[in-house]
Amino acid sequence: MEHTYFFAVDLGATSGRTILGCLGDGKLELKEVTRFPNHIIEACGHCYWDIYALYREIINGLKTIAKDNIPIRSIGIDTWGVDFALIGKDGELLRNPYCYRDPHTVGAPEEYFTHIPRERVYDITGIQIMNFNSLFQLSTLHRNHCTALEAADKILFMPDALGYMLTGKMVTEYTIASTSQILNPRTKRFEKELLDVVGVREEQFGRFVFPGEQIGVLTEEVQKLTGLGAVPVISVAGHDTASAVAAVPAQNENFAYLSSGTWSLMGIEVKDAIINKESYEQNFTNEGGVEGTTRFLKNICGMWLLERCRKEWETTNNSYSYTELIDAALAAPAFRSLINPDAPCFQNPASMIKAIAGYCKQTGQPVPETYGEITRCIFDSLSMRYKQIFSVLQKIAPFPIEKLHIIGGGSRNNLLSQFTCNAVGVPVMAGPSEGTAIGNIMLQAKANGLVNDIAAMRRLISTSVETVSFEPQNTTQWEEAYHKYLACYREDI
Ligand code: LFR
Repeated sequence: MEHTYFFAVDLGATSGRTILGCLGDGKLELKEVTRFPNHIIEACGHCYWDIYALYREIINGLKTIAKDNIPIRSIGIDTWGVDFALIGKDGELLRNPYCYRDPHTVGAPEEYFTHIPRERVYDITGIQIMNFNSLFQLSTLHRNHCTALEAADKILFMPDALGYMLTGKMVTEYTIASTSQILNPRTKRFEKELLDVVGVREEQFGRFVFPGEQIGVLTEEVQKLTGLGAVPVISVAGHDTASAVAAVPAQNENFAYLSSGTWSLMGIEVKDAIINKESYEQNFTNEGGVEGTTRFLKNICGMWLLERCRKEWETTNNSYSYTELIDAALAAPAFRSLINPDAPCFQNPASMIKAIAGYCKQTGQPVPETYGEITRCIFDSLSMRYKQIFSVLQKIAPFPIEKLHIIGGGSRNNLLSQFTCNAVGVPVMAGPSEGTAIGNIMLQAKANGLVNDIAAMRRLISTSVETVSFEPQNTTQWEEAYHKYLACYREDI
């Protein structure tokens, strides 16, 4: 079989990468082309993303490929969810996009519910209520008479905005749009009732597309900048989590997944959205997946906790590698201090180390002091939170969950995978760590007619990537610790 090359741009909230995928002989091989940080820029009282810096990084990646004369068939972009760029009538970006961690949306859902009740918003969208969802970002901007929103002709979600910068064509891709809390998963259309409240019209979004459609080809400007020709840009599953879930190397359908990066997204794949009293009360989400599937899942604060602590340690000249942190966590005492990773105090604190200390003090637990103790506290607590959410999934899932697949950067952490396995009590398979990029590339391969469907994609992925399997150990000890976790579990700190 001839080798075919694809270029994936995979942008996370803390770092981004460009990756070359090579498909041939029934196998997929990946090569990281570039990796770069994605910074939250705090300025003038707000938190922004630097979309121009991200664009430049994409150009740099493409330039490298052009220099090496690699004939890429297409390009796909995936990013984190909910955030968007505003585009003026003249096609210009009106300002850098706000970052979803900007505290300006705190309290926004409650204000929105004075127009349309909470239950109705959930019933229409099936999306978990989180203050940073695009709907609440838009309502905040609308309420504050944001000049950029008032002047905006178009609203483009992050992957679509970058796709626009590369091709000059504006689309709204389904999976990323599903994170907005404006889309109805039954009709797969934006809901006018929800948009009216924020003064936005459906025509303000780009042409609606599903994963696999072509957005356009590189503009002449980008061709000149990179040295490439008119390469097509494919609309993949623009939401990183949707791309990651598409790459789960599952052999059958009875699995749950944990996409582990800055966030931990735990859920199942189902055909139709699950919107009922229980899903509402548990605040579970129904995001759009590939081939008409629904990602029924819950956001859990993931590696964000440790990423933030690492940054703080760095400022005091103590930089620890992940290996050092994992070794120190293993050596630290187990279950000494347990936190709820999703407590509001961890969303965007000035100091994560102090936020963890504050939670422990308020719940009468010893304060973790050393980097090993802090890392242990994070790993133990994440595993407990995973168990909590996994139990809800087991109750709601329309099938028996036989296995948990951990994908994403966090799947490289064998200690956390074993802890997670002990906590949830079912076998765990960890890998691929580059799930998002793999999903991105395989969707391009599908768009180019090289694989037929998601089942074939997953089969090919499972023969191409390395995975590590875990069996539950010491489950009684973990059950006991879970009671301690529940006793210290708080949602109001
Ligand atoms: C993960 C992710 C989550 C989304 C969060 C914010 O990278 O895309 O799925 O809820 O980021 O956009």
